[in-house]
Amino acid sequence: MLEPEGHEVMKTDLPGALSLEKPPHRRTLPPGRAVSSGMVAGGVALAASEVLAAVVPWTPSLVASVGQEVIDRVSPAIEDAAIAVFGTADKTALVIGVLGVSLALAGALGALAARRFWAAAVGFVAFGAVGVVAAMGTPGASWAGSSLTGAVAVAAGVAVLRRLVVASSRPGAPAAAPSGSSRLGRRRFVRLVATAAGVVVVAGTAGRGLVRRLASGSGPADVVLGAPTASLPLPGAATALDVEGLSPLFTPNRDFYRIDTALVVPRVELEDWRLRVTGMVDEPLELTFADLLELDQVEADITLSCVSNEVGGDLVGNARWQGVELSTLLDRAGVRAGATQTVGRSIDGWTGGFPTEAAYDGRGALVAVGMNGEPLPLDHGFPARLVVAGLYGYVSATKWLSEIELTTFEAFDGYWVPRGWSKSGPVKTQARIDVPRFGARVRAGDQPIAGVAWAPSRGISRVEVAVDDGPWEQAVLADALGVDAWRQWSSRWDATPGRHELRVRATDGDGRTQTADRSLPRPDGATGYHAVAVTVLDPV
Ligand SMILES: Nc1nc2c(c(=O)[nH]1)N[C@H]1C(S)=C(S)[C@@H](COP(=O)(O)O)O[C@H]1N2
Ligand SMILES: [Mo]
Repeated sequence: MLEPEGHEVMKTDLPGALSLEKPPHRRTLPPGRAVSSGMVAGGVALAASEVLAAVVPWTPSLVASVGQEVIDRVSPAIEDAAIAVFGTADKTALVIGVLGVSLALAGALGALAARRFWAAAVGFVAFGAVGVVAAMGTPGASWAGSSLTGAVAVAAGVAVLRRLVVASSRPGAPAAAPSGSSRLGRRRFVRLVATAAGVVVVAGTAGRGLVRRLASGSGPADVVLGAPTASLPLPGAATALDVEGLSPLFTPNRDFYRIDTALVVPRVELEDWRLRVTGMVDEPLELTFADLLELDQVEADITLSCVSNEVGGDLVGNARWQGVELSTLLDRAGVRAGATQTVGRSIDGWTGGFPTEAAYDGRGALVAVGMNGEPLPLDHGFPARLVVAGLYGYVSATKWLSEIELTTFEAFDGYWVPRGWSKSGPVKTQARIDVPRFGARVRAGDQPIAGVAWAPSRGISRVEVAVDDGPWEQAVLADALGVDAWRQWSSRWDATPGRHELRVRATDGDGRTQTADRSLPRPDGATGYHAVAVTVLDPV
């Protein structure tokens, strides 16, 4: 006959019993309950810190801080997958990863709590400490804010863990009430866990959303741009081609690719923002945003592309940038002889460096405050960023700009250089087929082939298309906005039923045709011809 639980309690009450053997009832919590208690407690801890971070502006998000730490530390190891990691969607994946690992660890602590509550509590404190240390590493973090968030998270987590473990423990367990009265029925436990999990998800999500919306700092809405006084290079009265599916001349801001290492967009109060010009200059400058806006503004159509863009990829966009010419700022500061490298530094510490010459050789090079007629969006570097035609973003296009430092190439390497990317990053001539799309099924007969080609700072002089092993045929070029911007092109094709491969190649303004050799983005940009395979349907 099975003994009722009450008898066991009686037995363990015998003197000496506890010290002599591990009584069976010390396996107090079923493992499933212990683990889920830990996970819920961990979830509550994270959600509490998210909500705090949302409501109190000077407290950081621990999840984001740990994620940022992962980005900053792990990125060199990820190497060729860098882009896969920093794409916008993959930032979400990273956050989910951080949450998953955190909850798994919290589950393990839950299992520990069933046996030694204090050890699990220490685990939670250690956990919080990791978050606090990560938060301290993020720009603008304060000890006070980081510690407060960590403390709140730990306190909330431990409190919930205690409640769940104690309430679930069988009588006689170390943390349990003396009788069976506080024992939680399976149903009630499940309900408690479900409720807590629901609260965690809602609070955490709301917290994260709030962090974004309430985050202290100015935004594009606080800025009114004046009219630019000049267009650089000469205004392009470009007429866009009318082909469905073709990239527009100007990529709308909301569609413009976003690449950066920032998990949370760095924000500043406009009044606090300063742009410094430092290093090898006669007279260091320090400008407020108002100072910057008072300088002559120009507008320039410049195609920006990412070194990680694959042939045919979409990490490229064209915009009409508005801002102050870089040379204007450098001249004011007075560049000293030998300052071969100009480094842009972001308020989050990111850096990119390029030849100082680029500010003076006639290409578009500016500190931009506007993008396609709007103040610079937060994602694209508000309140100001560098844009330099003909150089990949990783060496030139510093967003959330705080400092321009004049130095040498020997003295300094930008963020991506020690991570295996080339020190200099001139943009390689590329053409992309937008229409038809890869894998498209099109009707036989007259079909458009169209796309964009770019060789910023050199311009595009010719685009050719080939079908299968056929000859290269010249495409029609649309008007050029200017040498720094991409150029639309189109061609007609008498499509015959079956599978076909379409290829494209561009020739830049210097008469150099892009190379057919295929190479990967690392270390200085992908090469090769873009090709798309399409199926032409039999006429019915
Ligand atoms: N502060 C900061 N600026 C940055 C980066 C970054 O990680 N941090 N990434 C650079 C890279 S690699 C590219 S390709 C461009 C992309 O600019 P976009 O996001 O506006 O398209 O920003 C550049 N500027
Ligand atoms: Mo990039």
